[in-house]
Amino acid sequence: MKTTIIDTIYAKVKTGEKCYWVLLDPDDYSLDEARDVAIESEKCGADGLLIGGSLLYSNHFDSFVSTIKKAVSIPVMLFPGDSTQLSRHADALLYLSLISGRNPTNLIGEHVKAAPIIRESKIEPIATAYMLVESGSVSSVEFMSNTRPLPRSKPGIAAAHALAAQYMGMKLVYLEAGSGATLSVPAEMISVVKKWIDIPVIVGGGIRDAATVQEKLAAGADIIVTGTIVTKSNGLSIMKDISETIRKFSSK
Ligand code: 1GP
Repeated sequence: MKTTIIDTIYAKVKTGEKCYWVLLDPDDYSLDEARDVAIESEKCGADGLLIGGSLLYSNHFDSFVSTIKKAVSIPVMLFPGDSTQLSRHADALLYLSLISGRNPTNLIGEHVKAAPIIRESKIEPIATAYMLVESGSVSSVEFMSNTRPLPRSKPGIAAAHALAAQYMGMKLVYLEAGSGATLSVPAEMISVVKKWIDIPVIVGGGIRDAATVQEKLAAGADIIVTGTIVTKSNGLSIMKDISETIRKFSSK
């Protein structure tokens, strides 16, 4: 039987191994750039790539995923802003429910639209509780979804949401500050969420250096996501540092 992406993630997390995923937004790159950035991300030590965005302006989504899939050997996972961001070329799809909000479109509406396409394309759906956390400014997710983020000073509220997601059978929890966030997800919130649940915790948004990664790992993050830094002039060097920090932490 084929090993699924979620099996691989669970196996790693069980042994204390941490993961590093890099997010590529199709609006930020041409196809040639996307191929190069994906290859560089893998070389820097990324374990997986996420593809998607809150709002898509470009019309090359499918070829974007296909180009990246052909260029790398690490898993390529969709991170869709809505049900139009699907491609059979991906290995898996984070089937995101924005559980921090109360907008039915992001809780079930887009999922219903996507389900027949997922069935047809045979992409592996991974039910993921997507939790938006206050981060000092209005994020694209907050604006586009018309939902309120979780208050950053209330880790108990976040933990109750995460536990509800686990009880509902979701496979992963994603604590999201939003791409380019001023403030990343607070360590205390990660720590309390982690105490309450058994499923892996992804942390992303506003992570720009290895020291911040170290703090999130120490708090209990299992998977770190960065997006924006790869577009910066010294981005690849920071990504190498982040990857190194994650490897060192995993082998402790
Ligand atoms: C956004 O968590 C990701 O969904 C990545 O955020 O672009 O701030 O790294 P950054």
